[in-house]
Amino acid sequence: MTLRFLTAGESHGPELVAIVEGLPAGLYLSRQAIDRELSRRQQGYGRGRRMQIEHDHIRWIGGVRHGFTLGSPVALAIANRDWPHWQEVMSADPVPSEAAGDRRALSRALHRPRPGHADLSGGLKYGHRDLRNVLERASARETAARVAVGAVARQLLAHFGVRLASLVVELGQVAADPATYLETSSEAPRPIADWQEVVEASPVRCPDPEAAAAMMTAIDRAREEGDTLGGIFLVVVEGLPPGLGSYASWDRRLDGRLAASLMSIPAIKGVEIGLGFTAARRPGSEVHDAITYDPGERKFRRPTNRAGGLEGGVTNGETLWLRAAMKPIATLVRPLASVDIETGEPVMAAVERSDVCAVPAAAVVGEAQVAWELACAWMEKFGGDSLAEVERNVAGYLEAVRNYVGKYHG
Ligand code: EPS
Repeated sequence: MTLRFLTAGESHGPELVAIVEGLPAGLYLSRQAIDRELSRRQQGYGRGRRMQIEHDHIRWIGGVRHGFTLGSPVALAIANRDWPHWQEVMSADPVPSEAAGDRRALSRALHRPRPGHADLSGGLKYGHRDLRNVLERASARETAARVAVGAVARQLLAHFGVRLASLVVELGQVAADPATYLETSSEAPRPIADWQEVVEASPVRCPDPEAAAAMMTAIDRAREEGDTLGGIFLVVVEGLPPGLGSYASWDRRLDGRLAASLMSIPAIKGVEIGLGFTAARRPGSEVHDAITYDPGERKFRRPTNRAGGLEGGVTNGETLWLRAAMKPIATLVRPLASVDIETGEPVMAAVERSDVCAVPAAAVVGEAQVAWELACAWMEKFGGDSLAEVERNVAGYLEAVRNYVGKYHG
């Protein structure tokens, strides 16, 4: 195990916390950079009222001194500004009997599971009679903590020149013109710098302004109809060396880890790496990326990047690109049929305050999960208890990569 993290906290509890273990000592961690990521996650057209209440930022709890990691576990917290409204409902201590008696403290109990949510399966599994006990933790609120952890991972990667970005390529029935983010001739993502500014300024994180407008119209329509929308986002990573991950064992394959990491985001139902499912529909000659060598740069090159930057579960030095599909949010203002778990009677599912569409936010969470997985792979390959030690290991390896061709035969 190289790096690990754990989060805790309920959606309407006092705060979310995260502990990250295994970071090298001496890494500068900017609190502002973490807060910037949290703010990116909160944006996006289609979010509900909760995002107007929260202004997410972190408070350091441990592991950092004067801006630098100590090598001890790094712990942080994100307060829920909504907490004052939920202090009784979500009280950790038993509520005083008079408060319980006035039923206010218990009135938010949930008995009508929402299809598509964890409500029913979670209730059956843990034996909860109040499904709020499930929804509070299954809520995507928890992804705020993941984004904070991802922002830490990202700063480790950035130290070595690795850059991550994301964009929304489809939302509901609307698709962005692929030419706005993919090079047609090479089937590689366009450089991040070409589209990042437009995407960051877009309320739906879409590089195609026409499609972005249509996406927002679709969200408006869904809201009016009491419905929700899903979509597909793309995560792009530049500056990775070849050799992260391993082909040698199933659980060290980086493609598998990245897919699992993205699939762990609430509502993500599919992941594609590079061409993804399209590769299955083409002959091999139109799927694999030819290899060339640049003797001046002492670098292998690929005229195309359909593999998405990974071959055999190992990075190949090309830009990493992967897509994830998000299903529409399960809380419907016009709810589907459900069953009251108290009475067994058919009822309409519960309606909770929620978002109409959170695909732009999920893209930011996707970046965080990818950053985390890459930081793990980075530490696995380059190890080290201090940043200086990691730097030495990286430099030695990159030198060996540059000297690879002809080393033994030239
Ligand atoms: C969510 C429901 C909404 C979302 C929430 C996820 O929260 P609430 O029930 O408080 O209105 O806003 O997302 C966040 C709080 C967040 O930070 O992303 C759900 O049921 O999953």
